[in-house]
Amino acid sequence: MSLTVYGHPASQPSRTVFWACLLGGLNFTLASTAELNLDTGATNPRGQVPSILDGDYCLAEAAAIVWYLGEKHGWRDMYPEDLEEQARVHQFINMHHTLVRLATYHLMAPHVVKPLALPVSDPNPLSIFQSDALAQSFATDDPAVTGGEIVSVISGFLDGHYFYDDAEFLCGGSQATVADLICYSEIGQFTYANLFDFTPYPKISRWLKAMQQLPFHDVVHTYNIELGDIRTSPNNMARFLSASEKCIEAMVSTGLVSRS
Ligand SMILES: N[C@@H](CCC(=O)N[C@@H](CS)C(=O)NCC(=O)O)C(=O)O
Repeated sequence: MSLTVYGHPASQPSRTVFWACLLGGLNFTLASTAELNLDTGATNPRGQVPSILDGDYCLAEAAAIVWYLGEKHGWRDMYPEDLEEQARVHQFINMHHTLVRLATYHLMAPHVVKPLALPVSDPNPLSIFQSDALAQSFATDDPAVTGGEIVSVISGFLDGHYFYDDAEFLCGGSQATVADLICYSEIGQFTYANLFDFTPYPKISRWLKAMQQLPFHDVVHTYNIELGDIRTSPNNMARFLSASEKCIEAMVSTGLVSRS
């Protein structure tokens, strides 16, 4: 049965799905363009990426997709078997959408998307939370400062409460789970973008290094590595498209990904 992933290298939850599939050795077709065309066709009526088409089965939401693929293909690593550890992964995922996700809306998006000065289009009526957050962050005079304050709050919370028993990975894990992949897609991007210094957060700093050692890290984050410092050197469309395209090429070069 063929798997198609609708996603984009610039999309944090898409990167989670890409990374999980590569770690799981799963072949997939990437339905994406290097442009900002996030058309999900019939796979996600909410009009967001990521979504998947597995045979004729559609599914959206990164965490649900990774769980589904993991159960289907027997990925034991990404969802711990221990009940309490697994429940903490779910706790992270539920918390993520209204807290860690704000890191992108308030710090990354105003530096990536706002400088592109895209033509104004009608906001997706099913993305109310995202639209409200972006309206707020795009309106601030210095999003590096205001967004940075939000990322400080999130980092303090994660550093203080998510490395149970001083474990290397989130939720007490001795190896990376879906919680780590989801969290890294939001937090890891700031190092490359020169938008946040994690030095005051020793557990996050250690975790970032551990995550960077995982297989396919550089492939999936080619977009971030190529985009580079968008604080001192503002983003532009040519740079955005080039970084996106290079990331897709890197994924294709693994032999596991083909383009639609
Ligand atoms: N909760 C979703 C979030 C998906 C999401 O935020 N997707 C963004 C791209 S990163 C999107 O498609 N935005 C376009 C829109 O909402 O219209 C998940 O975890 O998969």
